[in-house]
Parts: sequence; C-alpha cells; structure tokens
Amino acid sequence: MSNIQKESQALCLETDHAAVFLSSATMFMSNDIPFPFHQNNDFLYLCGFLEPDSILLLQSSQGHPMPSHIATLFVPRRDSGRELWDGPRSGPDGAVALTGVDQAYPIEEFKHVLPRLFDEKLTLWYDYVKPSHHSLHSNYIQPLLESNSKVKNRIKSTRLLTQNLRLIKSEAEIKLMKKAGHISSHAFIETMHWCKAPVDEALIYAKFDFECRSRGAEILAYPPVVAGGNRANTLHYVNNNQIVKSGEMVLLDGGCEASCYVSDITRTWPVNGKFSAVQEELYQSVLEVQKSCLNLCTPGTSLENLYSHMLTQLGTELRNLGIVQKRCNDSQLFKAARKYCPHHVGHYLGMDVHDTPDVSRSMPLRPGMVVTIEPGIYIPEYDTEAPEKYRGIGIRIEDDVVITEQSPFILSAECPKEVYEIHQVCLQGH
Ligand SMILES: [Mn+2]
Repeated sequence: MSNIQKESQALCLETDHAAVFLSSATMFMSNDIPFPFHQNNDFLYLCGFLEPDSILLLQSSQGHPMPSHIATLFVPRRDSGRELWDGPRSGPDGAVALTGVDQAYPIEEFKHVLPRLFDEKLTLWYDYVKPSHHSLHSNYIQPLLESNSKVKNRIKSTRLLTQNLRLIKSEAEIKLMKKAGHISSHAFIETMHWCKAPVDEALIYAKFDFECRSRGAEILAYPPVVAGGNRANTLHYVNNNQIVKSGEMVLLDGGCEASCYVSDITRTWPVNGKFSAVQEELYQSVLEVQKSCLNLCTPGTSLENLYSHMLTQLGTELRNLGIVQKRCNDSQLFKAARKYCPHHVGHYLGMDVHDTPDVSRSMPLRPGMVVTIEPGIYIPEYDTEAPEKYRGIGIRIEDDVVITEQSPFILSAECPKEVYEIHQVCLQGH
C-alpha cells in the first residue's frame, strides 16, 4: 500500500471529508470564439458530466450508526437565451438523471456550502496545485484560502488520490482503450496506403484526422507530429506544413480520443512506399529495441527499468550500425544512446495522453496499467559525428500496452510496423 493510501485510510477513520473537483472552463481562441471544449479528466472520471462551469462535491461523514457518502453536482442553470447559442444544458435535474449523483443544484448555490467545507473538523481535498477552472477557483475557493491561513494548511491535494485511482484501468476502461487503439491503428493503415510522394505534411495530418473521426473518434488526442525527413529530429515538430519528398520518410505521432480515452501511436515510413537500404537498417534497429522493451512489459518492472533497458539496447544497436565506435565502453554507449534518443521510453496512458503525471516512473507496473513504449533514434543533418549516410533520419516506433498477469496486451497491434507489412500497406492493397 502506498503512503498516500495509508494516510487517506487512517484519516478516514478519524474525520469527516469533503472533496471538491472543478470542471474545465470554456477556453477562447479570440474574443468569443471558443476552442473545442475539453473536460477536466479528474472531474470526468468521477462523475461523467461533460459540461463546463460545474463543481463536484463528494462528502463522507462518520455519522451513527452508518457513515454517509453524498455526491453533489453544482451545474449551470438552464437558460433559454444561452442555450439558443451554445446548445442544450442539462441543468440540475438533467445532471442527476445523466450521471447518477445523489443531488444537483445550480452553480450559484455552491457558495452556501462553502462555510461548512472550511469547518475545522473536516478534511478538505482539493486540487489547489492546478485548479482546472480559473474563475470558479477565484470566485469560490481563493477568497477563503486568503482569509484564513489555517484553512490553507488543512487542505489536502486530490492529485495523487485521483491519479492512483486512474492509474489502474478497469475492464470497462480497457475496452474503451481498445476502441481508441483500433480506430487509430486503422487510421494509420489508411494514411500509409493513401500517402504518395511528394506529399504535404498538412495533407497527411488531415487524412489521419479524417480517418480517425470517420471511425467514431471525437477528436485527435493531441496535435500530431507529422514530420518529413530531417524534421523528424525536432521532437515536438507540429508545424506540419512542409513537403515530404520521394526518398524521405515521414514520422507520424498521432492518436485519437474516443469515448474519453486516448491512444498515442508513432510510425515512421517511406512516403514512396519502399525503405532504402540505409533507412531499413536504422528502422530495423529501432524496431528490435522496441520489441525487446515490449516483451519486458510485465508486472514488477517499471518505466524506469524499461528506460535503462532501452538505453542499453540502443547503445548496442548504435555500435553495430557504426554510429558510435566499436571500442566504446558501457558508459560511453549509454551516453551515446541518450544523445541519439533524448526522450524517455514512455509514459502512462489513459484519459490523458500523459496520464497520471505525478505517479513516479519507478512505480512497479501492475496489471491494469497502460503505458506507451516509444524508443527512437534521431540523427540530425548537422550531426557530423554520425556516418553521413544516416544524417537527416529520425525514427520513432510507439505502441500502447496494457500490463496483464500474462503477456502484455498491445492496444495498437493492428498498426503495421514490420518492414514487409509497411511495404505491403504502402504499395499494395490492404
Ligand atoms: Mn507518447
């Protein structure tokens, strides 16, 4: 049992608790033009309510003879004037019917429960580190924190509590993640098949987005990286507006969000459909390392262990390719691996792409956890230490993996990654 679990269990025996979760706010691109709305995933995980400007209050009190647990939503009132523009709102009645909380009130009513929440006998849980809704935070919570420093010291962060819950996926969650993995994999297949050199990165982006949405995804989970040629060596390249020429590869790091769960896949393939000998050599090295890391995704290891394994394997591959010298010792190989793969082996995945970010990567993996495995080798054009033939090539291969008691379950297994599969999808039918 983790410390946070022990601490919260001990507290449960002693005091009453209240936990406050804010929804997201609508964000604006300019003036009154909104970005697509995205709910705060802690809030969504706990109550399933999809509208902005709302608060979830979870209360538990010891009471006698039975303890009581009450879930309350505070939501925007119905407003025919606003609904004409923004679409229907659930209102308090709809919120109860849709989510199964015990009760719901108009958001303005939240001010009446505030004094009770700051009662000395109560432990208050709240994400004060990163409140997800600026104006709800500053209207309701901030003034109380500022008026009483004792209160501030008594508030506990919800972040690790919710992240420990979200870390282990239920069967129902795994089912949704399979759906996201399936949609994204087939979007990759369609995009690879359609891709003919020369091709604009913007069109590859649009094709991938189209194929995800047309299979039922709501949105892409993040701005994809569509990087042709040497641009693949810019890890967060998102301009996606250059031409990929015949003879070059394109790196596409993309994934959809479907039913609130995401996928995160990377493939690198030649836009004319056929790897050159040099590209294939480098690609095969990354693929071997990726498959070797995937095989180790079993309970008991950790992302940190997998990272060390990845660096060791990459070091060996770099030596075999002649990118680092044959006489390098282990620590020099490790250093070279970090130079040519500056990012980690992976991260947790779930409702967020970088899911449960406060959970340590040293945490032993357990069944129900989902991680990405994404080794790469990046050799920028200007790297004069590497053999010339490899310069300007960047390759990453990323899959999404569910940890199980048996062998790892790969959510993105349908997405081609063997050289012959890519040749088949690109050059023939599929
Ligand atoms: Mn990733």
